[in-house]
Amino acid sequence: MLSFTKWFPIALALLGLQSVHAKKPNIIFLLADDQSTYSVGCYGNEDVKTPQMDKLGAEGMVFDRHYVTSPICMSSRANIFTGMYEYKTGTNFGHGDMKPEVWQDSYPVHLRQAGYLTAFAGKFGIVVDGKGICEEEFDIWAGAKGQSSFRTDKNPALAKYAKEFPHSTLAYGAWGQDVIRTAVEQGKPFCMSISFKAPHKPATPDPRFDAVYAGKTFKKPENFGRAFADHLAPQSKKGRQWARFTEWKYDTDYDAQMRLYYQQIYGIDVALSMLREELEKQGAADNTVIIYTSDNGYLCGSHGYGSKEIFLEESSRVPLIVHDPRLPESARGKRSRELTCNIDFAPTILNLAELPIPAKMDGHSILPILTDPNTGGHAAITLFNGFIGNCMSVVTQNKKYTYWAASKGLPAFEEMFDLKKDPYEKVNLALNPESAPLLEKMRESYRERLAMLQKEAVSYNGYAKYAITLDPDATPAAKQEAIRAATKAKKKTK
Ligand SMILES: [Ca+2]
Repeated sequence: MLSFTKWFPIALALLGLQSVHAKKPNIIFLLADDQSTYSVGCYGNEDVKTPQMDKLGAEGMVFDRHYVTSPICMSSRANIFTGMYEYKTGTNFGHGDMKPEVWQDSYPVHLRQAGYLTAFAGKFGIVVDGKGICEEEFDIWAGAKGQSSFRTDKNPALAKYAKEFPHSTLAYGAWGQDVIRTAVEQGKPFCMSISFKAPHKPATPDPRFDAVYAGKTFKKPENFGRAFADHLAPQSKKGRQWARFTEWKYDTDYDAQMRLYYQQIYGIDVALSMLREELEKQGAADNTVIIYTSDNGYLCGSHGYGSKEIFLEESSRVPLIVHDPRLPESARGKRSRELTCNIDFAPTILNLAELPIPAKMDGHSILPILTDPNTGGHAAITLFNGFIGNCMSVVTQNKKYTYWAASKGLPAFEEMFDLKKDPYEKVNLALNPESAPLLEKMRESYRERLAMLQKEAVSYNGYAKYAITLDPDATPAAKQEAIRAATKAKKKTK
């Protein structure tokens, strides 16, 4: 016998009543570049002004345990488009571009095929072999290659907004308003993705907001400075994120650096208000889901680091605010501690568009969490960044374990944190003999994540070696051989 969910649509079709079926929602996906959780008021920072982000959270849901599975621009964007871990997208700096067969299962491709008007603006962040930055893959395009520009007039698709909005952040807002108008005129559901350049370096805030933080000083995070780095992997102090603590003057000029950073984010907050005003004006606000997040977090002096890439909370955990106006009043203004991550966006967007989710996607739709904040997250996720390549983490409900392979002349090193008791990662439990049983458990979880990588990593772009180099049980000789083979394969393909 047919179930209700199967026969009901058939009955409607027979009666010619398909139109009673609710209209598919519009989707706005907003992505900041390098925005940390502590840059947003509703994440507990009383020194910043983010009224629109806070309002979006008050009307929707704020996610407190949302991670970027690869905390770096290029790979994170590949994760977002495809719903897959980096070792399956095969895409990152130092590795290579995306294959077209990977891109063809991305959310923009599926939504366009399903009749959505698709639009993209800002830093595209990846290149697809044979398609470049995919200008032809969207109905409306204002994307840009490479790092994109803060100057509106540098992007031909934005040039008409340059006089009124010479800084690109608000130009994206104006462009988005036009996309909303166009989609409403055409009577099509739309999926609009805006990838802001802000607050990425070089810090270039819109001068129209110079007064917002003039003279302001900021409270430093409680793990600020190198006194909080002794327990962390020596490998992590060899990368550029260590040098950037002093190079970017977090040690000597903290307030001035943070003023620039937060002023850029303030611009995004204003752009968000422009989009929401236009949705109201066009009568589309009640049927438009807004997702706000960042491609990676940012270390502004925590533990004595600057920028991103590594898996500490400030770098790998990012803001996520979702507003679905179709949900009842009881679902508003909630927070969730369910474990979510950037590979969840593609499945979530497909779910919103009522499309099937390809089995190869690693992420889950987060829509069930929107109605019940206490269930529906992952039991565990992997953090992996091929740009640094010598470490991998597993994050579970309350714990994080990171394995740093022997590299740069340093022996293997383990980090383990209880994120519930120690959200600032000040105590490395892997160094604590009393935590040995927990360490064994987390090592086991790590091996499970590694087994997934070993089974599913793409064979190209230098990803095969990680099955061995990130295996704590592999011999140094086997690791050397894996690296040699990867270098040889890379030379061959050049
Ligand atoms: Ca970034």
